[in-house]
Amino acid sequence: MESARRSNRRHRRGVLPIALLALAAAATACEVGPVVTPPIVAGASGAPREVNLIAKDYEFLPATLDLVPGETVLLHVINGGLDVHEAIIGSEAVQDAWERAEAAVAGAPPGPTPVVSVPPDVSGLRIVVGSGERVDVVWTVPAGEPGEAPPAFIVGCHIPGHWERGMQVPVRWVAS
Ligand SMILES: [Cu+2]
Repeated sequence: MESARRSNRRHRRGVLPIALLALAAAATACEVGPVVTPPIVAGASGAPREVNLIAKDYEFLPATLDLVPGETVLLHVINGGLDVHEAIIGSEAVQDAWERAEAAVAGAPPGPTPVVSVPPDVSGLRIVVGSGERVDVVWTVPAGEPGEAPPAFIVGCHIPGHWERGMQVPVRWVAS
């Protein structure tokens, strides 16, 4: 009986420090708080800011593309889907132009992807990425008129049917 009590005490002694450690760990976690997005430091031509854009079947991640007007970015466009995707970055007029141009070749017979183009003033930035591939592009974001942000930009995929299925996210203009 006596020996059982002693061993029980010994057991408790072992548990207490672990409980204290757990409490200390929990307190530390509380101090850190939730993870917040770090402030953006605008990229420069000599030191582009790295930006990841992930295409899936059929959405883009993240849900908004944060850009600083006039900065230079190194865009990594990653296609994690099974289908080929593209990221077209530009205004509504740019999106409309590509949607029309690509719809015109929808259902083309099997073979090489048909060449599609739009007038230069509505061409925007187009990055086509095959399944499982990554394409890196250095791009200087439009600065807009002095004192005002550039017009609303969208990232869209216009491979027929993809835009409707959700492959469109807005650009959010942010301050550096
Ligand atoms: Cu797509």
